[in-house]
Amino acid sequence: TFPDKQTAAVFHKHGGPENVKFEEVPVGEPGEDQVLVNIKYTGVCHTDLHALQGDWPLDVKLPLIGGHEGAGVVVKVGRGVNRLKIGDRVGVKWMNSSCGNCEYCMKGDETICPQIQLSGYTVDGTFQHYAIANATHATLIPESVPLEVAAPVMCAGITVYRALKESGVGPGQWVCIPGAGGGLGHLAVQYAKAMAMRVVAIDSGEDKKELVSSFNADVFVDFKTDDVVEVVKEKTGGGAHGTLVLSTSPKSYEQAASFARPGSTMITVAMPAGAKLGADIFWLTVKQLKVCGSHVGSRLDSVEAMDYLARGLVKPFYKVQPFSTLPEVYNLMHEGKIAGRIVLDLSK
Ligand code: 8ID
Ligand code: ZN
Repeated sequence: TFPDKQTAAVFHKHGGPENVKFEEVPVGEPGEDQVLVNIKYTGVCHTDLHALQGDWPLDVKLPLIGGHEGAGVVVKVGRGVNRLKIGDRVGVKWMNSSCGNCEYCMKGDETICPQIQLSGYTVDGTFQHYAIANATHATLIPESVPLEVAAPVMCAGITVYRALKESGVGPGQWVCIPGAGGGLGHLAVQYAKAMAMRVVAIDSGEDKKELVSSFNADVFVDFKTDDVVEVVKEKTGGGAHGTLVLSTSPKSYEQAASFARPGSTMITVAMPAGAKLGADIFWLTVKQLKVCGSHVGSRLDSVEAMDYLARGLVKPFYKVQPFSTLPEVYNLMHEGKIAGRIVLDLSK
C-alpha cells in the first residue's frame, strides 16, 4: 500500500536553488505501459542543475519535479505491463520513454527518438517518493547491488559507459577525461580502466586527485595549476586517442580540440550553457579529428553498465544525504565542490 499524497521537490520557474520548494503533491497513476516506483534513493546530476537554471534550448515542463537517477521498488503496474511486477527493484532514468516504432528505436538508437520523454525534464522525475516510469525503459537492478549504489549508475554510469564505447579507444590506448572528479567523471575513470584503457584525468584539487588516483587513473592534471594542453600531449606522447568531455566548463572543449591526437575522437557529453564548438577547421581536417555527440545510453547499454557493478568492476563513490538537502547540493555542485556523487535518501 502507498499514500495518495507525498512530498516532492518542485520548481515553478527557472533560477537558483532558492526556487526549489518542498510541496505536497498527489501520487501519480501509472498508465497502461507504466509502473509506479517508490523511489528510495536518487542521485543528483549536473543536468538537474541545468534544468533548474533553464540553460538549454529544449523546453522544460513547468512546474517540474526534477531528478533522473532514481532507484526504488515497483509498487503498482499498469494494465498492459508484463515485464515488471510489484516488488521488482528498478532504476528510473533520464530516458523515461521512447516511441519504440521510429527508425531510430527500431535500430536500438532510442536515445535519438524524436518522441523521447526525459525524466526530470519533459516529465516529472525522481525528486519525489513515487515516480512514474515506462515499464520498457525501467532498468532492473540485480539483487547483489544495493539501491543507493545503483542510483548514480542510472545516469552517470550508463552515460559514460556508452560514451567510452563510442570513443573507439582500444585497450592500452589513452583516453582523456576532463571533469574526471565529478559525478560522471569518477565513473568514467573506472569504466575506462575496466576496459583496459590508460586514463588522463583532468580536474582540480586534492579531493578529486585522491579520488581518481584511488581508481588507478594513470595521470592527474590539475586544470587550475597545470598547462593542460602541454601536459596531456607530453604524458600521452602526442595526445589522447579519445576524449570524453565531462566538464561543465566550455574551456574544456577548446582544450580538447588542442590536445587531440591525430585521428582521435572527441565525445561531447557535458553541455555547458550556450557553449559552441570553436575548433579550428584547418586542424580538424588535417588531423582527421572526429567529434561525436553521446546522449545517455540505450536499454542494452544500461543493462551492460549495471553488469560492471554486479561484477565488482566499478564502484560509485557517493555521499548519502537527506532529501531535504537538495538545494544545498545544487550550491555545492555550482561551485564544483562535489567529488563523485551526492545521493539523496528519500526517507529523510
Ligand atoms: O547524456 C549526456 N550527454 C549527459 C548525461 C548526464 C550528464 C550529459 N550530462 C552532462 C551534465 O548535464 C553536465 O553538463 O555532463 C556534465 C557533467 O555532469 P556531472 O558529472 O553530473 O557534473 P559534476 O559532478 O558537477 O562534474 C563536473 C566536473 O567538471 C570539473 C568540476 O571540477 C567537476 O568535478 N571541471 C570544471 I567546472 N571545469 C573544468 C575544467 N576546465 C573541470 N574539469 C576539467 N577542466
Ligand atoms: Zn544525468
